[in-house]
Amino acid sequence: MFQRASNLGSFAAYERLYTESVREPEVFWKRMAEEHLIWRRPFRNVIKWKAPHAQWFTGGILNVAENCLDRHIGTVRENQAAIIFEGEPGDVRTLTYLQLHSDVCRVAHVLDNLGVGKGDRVAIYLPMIPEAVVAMLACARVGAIHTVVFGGFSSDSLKDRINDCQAKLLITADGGWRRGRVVELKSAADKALAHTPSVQTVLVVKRAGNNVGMHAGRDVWWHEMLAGAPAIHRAKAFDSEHPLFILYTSGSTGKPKGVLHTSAGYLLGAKLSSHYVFDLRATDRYFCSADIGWITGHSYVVYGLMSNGATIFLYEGAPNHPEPDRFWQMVDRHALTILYTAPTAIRAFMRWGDEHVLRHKLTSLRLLGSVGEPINPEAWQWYYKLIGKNRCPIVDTWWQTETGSILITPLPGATPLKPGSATLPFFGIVPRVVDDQGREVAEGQDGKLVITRPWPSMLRTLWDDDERYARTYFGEYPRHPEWYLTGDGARRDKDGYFWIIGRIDDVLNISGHRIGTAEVESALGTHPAVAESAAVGKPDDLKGQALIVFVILKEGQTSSPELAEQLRAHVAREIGALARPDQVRFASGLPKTRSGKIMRRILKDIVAGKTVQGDVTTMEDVSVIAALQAGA
Ligand code: 7RM
Repeated sequence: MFQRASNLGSFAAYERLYTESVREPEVFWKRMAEEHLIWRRPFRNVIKWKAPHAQWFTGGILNVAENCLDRHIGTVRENQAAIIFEGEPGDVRTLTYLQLHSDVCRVAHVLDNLGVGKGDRVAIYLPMIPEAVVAMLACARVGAIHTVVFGGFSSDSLKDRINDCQAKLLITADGGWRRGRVVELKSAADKALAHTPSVQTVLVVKRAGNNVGMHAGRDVWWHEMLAGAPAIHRAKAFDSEHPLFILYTSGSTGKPKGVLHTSAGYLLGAKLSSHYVFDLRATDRYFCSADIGWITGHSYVVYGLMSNGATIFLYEGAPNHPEPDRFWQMVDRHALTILYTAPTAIRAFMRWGDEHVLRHKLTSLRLLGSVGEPINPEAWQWYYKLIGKNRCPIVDTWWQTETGSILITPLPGATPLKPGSATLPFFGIVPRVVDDQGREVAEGQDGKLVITRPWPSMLRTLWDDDERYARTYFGEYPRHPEWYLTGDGARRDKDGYFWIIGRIDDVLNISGHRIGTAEVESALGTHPAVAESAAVGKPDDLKGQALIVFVILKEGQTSSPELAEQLRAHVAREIGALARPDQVRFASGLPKTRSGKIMRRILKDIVAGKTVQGDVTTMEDVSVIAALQAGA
C-alpha cells in the first residue's frame, strides 16, 4: 500500500539514485540544487573542498526565507496552513503560508529598523509558539544569524551563549506554558541580560500574559513593533555560504560548541531529506515533537518542511498534560499524518500505559519517525503496533547537530526495515565503519562511524573556534584527513545496513569484550518490570570496566534484591554471560539532557564515587544527581 504511493516508489529507485549520487556527486548535487532551490543568481561551483573546510554552491546567491515562503505565494499553497498551533492550555491557531509570509515580512522590517542585518547575531529564547518560526525566518530574510536557545535552558546557559556569539538582539516572550504553569522566560532573560553587554534590544512576545518588567530603552513589545510594519518586504539575497545559524551543542568538555551552518547547502540537505524521508505530500499534517531549540526543530520543523510547503503542527507544552494521552488526542483532533519523535518519549508513553493510547483512533497516521538515540527493539515494536497499528513504516533517522540533515535512514516505501537499524545512507552520503587505524572492519564488527566525503549540509566550523572544529571532527586518521568523525560507534550487517551503537564513549570494554550501553539497555527493556535503564562502566581492576545498570521500574513494580538478581540473569540470557551486569541499581530518575539523552558521563562519575564534573547546564533536572548519589 505505502510502497505504491510513495515519492520514491521502490528499493530499486533508491539504489539507482544513490548510485548516481556517489558515482558523480557533482552532477547529482548540481541537479538537486537547481531543482530544489530558488536562486537569485546561479552558482558557479558545486563544491570547493579543502579538508576540513567545504564551500558549496559558491558564486550563487539566494534568500533562505524566500525559499521557505515566497515560493509558495501565488500558488495553491498560499491559502493552505503552514502552521497549526496548539498551546498547552488548548488554544489553537492556524497560519496560512500567506499569513506566515506577512508576519515574517513585518518582523524583517522591524529588524531593518533596529539596525539588525547581515551577519549580526540574534538570540531567540521562546516557547514552542508560531512566533519562534517567524523569528527564525525573519532573521534568515535579513541575513542575520540566529542562535536559538531552548526555552528550558537556564539564565546562565542563555548568558553564555549570547556572550559567545555576541548577540545584538534577543527575542523572547513573557512566558510559555508547561505542565499547567507559566515558565517565566522574560525574568530568566533579565537575569542573563545583566551580564550580556552586546545585547542592545529585546523584543518581547506576549504569550502567557504574566507580568514582566520592561526595561526602558532596551525592551520593546513584539506586537507593538509589528503593528506599524508593512506586510511586504523586499529581501536581499546572500551568498550560498552566508552563515544561517549557530546552534550550541554539548561536547565532551564543559564548554558547548557553537555549530555553524550556512545557507544553500544546509537548506538543500534539509529540503531534500524532508521530501524523501517523510515522503511529503500536500495533504500531510506533520508533527515533529522536538523543540525548535534543537537541530531537529531547525531542520525538520522549519527549514526542511517549510521549503517543501508542508503543513506543520506545533505543540507548546508537555506530552502528559493534562493527561498522558495529550499527543494521541492531538493526533485525532488535527488528523495528523506523520509523527517524528524520540525513543525516550516512546519509552515514557510505554511506561504511562497502553490505555492512554487505546482510547484514541490514530487512523490519520501514515508514517512514524524516530531520532536522537538508538531505538531499542521493544520500543520499536510498541511504536509500530500501538501507535502505527501495524500499518505505518518507522523511519529511524540517524544524524547530528553537526550533519544538519539526516544521513542514514530508511526511505519509506523503498527500504525494507529492520527494527533497531537506521538502515542505509541517504543520497550522496558515504559512511564507513573503521578501526583505530582507519581500516574498514569486517561485517558484523563494531567500529567507528566516519563519513568519508563532504555533504552540503555539514557544519562549516565552530563559532570562533575553527581550531576546535578541525581537532574534534577531522584528522584522527593521518591518511584520511578528509574523513568526518561522527563520534558514534556502529556496525554493518551482511546487507550493508548500519546499526548505530551510540557514542563511542558509551561503548564499554568489559574483559576485552566491547559492549554498547544501548545493547544492555535494550536487553533490559525486554524485561516486563523495566521501564527505562542506563548502563555505564565503572573502572575495575580485573575486568577493565565493570558493568553497572541503573533501572527505573514500571509503575506498580517494587524493587528487591531478588528482582536485581533476575535482571542480571535476564541480561546474561539476552546478550551472553559477558554482559551480566555486576550491579543493578534501582533509581527513580536518570540524568538527562533537555532533549532526552541520558548523560552517561554523570552516571560514570557517580558509580566511580567521584564528584560530578563538567557542564551540567544542559541537564533537565539537576536534583537527580543527589538522589542517585544517595542511592534513590
Ligand atoms: C538529531 C540529533 C546526535 C547523536 C548522534 C547519535 C545519536 C541520533 C540516532 C542516534 C542512533 C539514531 N542530533 N543519534 N539519532 N543514535 N540512532 N537514529 O539527535 O546532535 O543532538 O545528537 O544522537 O549518538 O551522534 S544531536
